[in-house]
Amino acid sequence: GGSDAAKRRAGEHAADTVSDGDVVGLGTGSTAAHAIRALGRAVDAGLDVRGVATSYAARDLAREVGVPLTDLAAVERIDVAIDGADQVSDDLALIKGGGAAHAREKVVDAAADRFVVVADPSKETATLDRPVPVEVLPDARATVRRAVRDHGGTPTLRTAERKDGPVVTDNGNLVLDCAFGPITAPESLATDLATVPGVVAHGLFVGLADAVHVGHADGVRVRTT
Ligand code: DER
Repeated sequence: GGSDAAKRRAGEHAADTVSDGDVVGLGTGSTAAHAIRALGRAVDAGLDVRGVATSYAARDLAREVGVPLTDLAAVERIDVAIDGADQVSDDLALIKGGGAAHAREKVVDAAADRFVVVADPSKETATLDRPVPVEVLPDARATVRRAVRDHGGTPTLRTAERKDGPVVTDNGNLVLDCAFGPITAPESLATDLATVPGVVAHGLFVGLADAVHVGHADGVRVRTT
């Protein structure tokens, strides 16, 4: 991915928009991690926030840097969610799931009053065209694979780096990375994928992001729909 300085600028800029007393959705990935670290420093300086983590990784980092944690069932609302993305299109449709955390990310990001994406310029594209991560029930992987092919996709079971066999998500499921080429109608593909039996979550986030903070060498550009 892009430069860490750009990711850090984006993450810190988004963390700056958090207000005292906010409940904050804590996203997953290296860019959202910068926002979590910035929130840890803000808590040290007296900011009162509670975080709702989207993964073991986000939870462990929040604990490490001192962001108090709560969970979705314990709060009335999420004021703002800050999360990364693998791709951001011109109209702020996203592909997420590079970290295989997109099932919980989507729950938290969609529940938030304000969903802020943090990214470096390498994530920006006119049209989404990366593979779409699809979290599937393990026993459904063959039937989902066939359904993805029927929708013109090429599914690949995501294998782990330091574990033999497939990646297993925080929810105990598997991930198919589904290549569709340029996705000109993300909304309809999202609906197609969501209705396949055995699909737990897919990585198309359409109409959810309220803003994206893009870090650059000399600052942050905020894009809204
Ligand atoms: O898994 C996700 O959706 C993450 O947000 C991730 O894909 C973005 O990761 P990065 O900020 O490390 O590029």
